[in-house]
Amino acid sequence: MERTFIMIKPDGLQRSLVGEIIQRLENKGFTLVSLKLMKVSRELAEQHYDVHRDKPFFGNLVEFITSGPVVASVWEGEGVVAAARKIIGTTNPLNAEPGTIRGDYGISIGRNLIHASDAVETAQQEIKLWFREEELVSWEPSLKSWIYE
Ligand code: IDP
Ligand code: MG
Repeated sequence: MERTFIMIKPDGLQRSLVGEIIQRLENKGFTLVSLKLMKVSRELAEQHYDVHRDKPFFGNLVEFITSGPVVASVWEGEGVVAAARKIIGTTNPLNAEPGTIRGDYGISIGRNLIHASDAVETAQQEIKLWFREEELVSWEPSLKSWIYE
């Protein structure tokens, strides 16, 4: 089973959208494997966004992610990496499709509410960066046979 890393950014918490965002992923049928509220250190933020280190928005991005609490989570399911990106919508919320999280709740690219891993390999790296092995809980949802054929 595939796993992905999802983080609700400080704007998602300030906008009281934590429940709504988690609800959408649960409704789809994906399984929550870990969940924690945390204040992100500068070191972790810089490591997480390392690929964007040379971009002009890097400073603001790190500043923003470390500004308030985030909700970090790991989700499991068939094709969850790509599917979660679809549920979330494109990076710029103004262009994101209605029905997606960013499309329904966001306007600015720097306030797009949520992060999701962009590939299976990135997901593995991000899960390792944000969670200790013992924080990941494997469990069998009893609804599984009603979600998967
Ligand atoms: P993603 O979150 O959809 O994967 P990335 O391109 O990986 O998008 O960018 C990481 C984050 O950096 C975005 O979610 C957004 O918050 C911020 N970002 C990306 N591009 C810009 C920009 O052009 N201006 C300001 N912030 C940006
Ligand atoms: Mg990205």
